[in-house]
Amino acid sequence: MAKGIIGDGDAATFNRDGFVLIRGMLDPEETALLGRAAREDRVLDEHSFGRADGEGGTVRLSLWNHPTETIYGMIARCESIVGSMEKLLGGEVYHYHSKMIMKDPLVGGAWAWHQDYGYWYHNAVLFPWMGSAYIAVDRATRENGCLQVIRGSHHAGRLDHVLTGEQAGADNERVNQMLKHLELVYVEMEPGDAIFFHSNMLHRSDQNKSRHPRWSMICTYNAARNDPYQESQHPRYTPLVKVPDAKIREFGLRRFAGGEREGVWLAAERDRDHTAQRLKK
Ligand SMILES: O=C(O)CCC(=O)C(=O)O
Repeated sequence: MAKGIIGDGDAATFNRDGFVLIRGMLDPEETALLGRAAREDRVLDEHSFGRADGEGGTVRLSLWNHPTETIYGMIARCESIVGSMEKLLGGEVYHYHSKMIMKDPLVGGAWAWHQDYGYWYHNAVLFPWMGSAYIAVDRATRENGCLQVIRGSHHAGRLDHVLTGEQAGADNERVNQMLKHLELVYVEMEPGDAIFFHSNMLHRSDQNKSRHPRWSMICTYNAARNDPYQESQHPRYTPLVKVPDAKIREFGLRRFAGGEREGVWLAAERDRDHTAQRLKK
C-alpha cells in the first residue's frame, strides 16, 4: 500500500529545499503494476509525442488532463499523494495534468533547466501554488538521465524562459549564477520512490545514453484557490475525488484481468502541451 501522507518534517524540507524525496511512496506491487500497465499500454504509446531537446535528441512523453478510472488515475487521486500535496500547498488541490515521461534506452532526450511555473504562468495561473509528484517507474540513475534539481531555487521566484529546442528553458545566465550559490542534486531513485517538488524549483535531466529505460509518472496539482483566470490547455478548477490507496492495486489487477477496456482513459483526450511554443527563442 502507498506510504501515507508525508509528515511535518517532510513538509518543512519541501519548504526549505523546494522538493522532498519520499522513498517507497508506492509499494513494490503497486510499482510493478504501474510499470507493466504503462509498458503494455498501446494507447499510452500511440498518444506519446516527442519534443526536441535542443541537444540533438527528443524527449518522449504522454500527457493527459483528467485522472481516469485506471491505475494511473488511482495513483493521481490516492489519499497518500493528494493528501501530501494538500499539506504542501496549504489546502485543497485539483489535478492539473499527469504525464508519463518515457526516457528510452540510448535515445531518451534531455530536459533543459526550467521551472514548471515558467510554463504554467502562461496558462493564466496567477500564483505558483502548484506542485508535482514525480514517481519513479524505473530505477533512475545518473547514467540513465535521472532528474537534477537545484536545492532552494524555488526561493528565487519565477525566472524568464526562452525556447530551447521545443522546450521552455530558464534564463541561462540566472541558472549559472544560481549554481554558484546553490547545490545541484542528482535525484537517484528506486522504482516507487516519489519526489514532490515546487513549481518554481529548477530542474533538468540528461539524455539517456544507457541501456536502461528511465520512465517516470508525474502527477501535477494546482491549489483550488488558484483557479486560472482563463481557459488554457490544462483544466481550471475541477474537484478532485480522492480514493483510498488500496484502489491502486485493485485497478492495477483489474487491468490485467481484462476488466478495463483498452483506450478507456485517453480516448477523449488528445492533449498536447503547446505552452512552450508561446515563448520567444
Ligand atoms: O523527467 C524528466 O527528466 C524531467 C521532466 C520534466 O522536467 C517535466 O516534465 O517538467
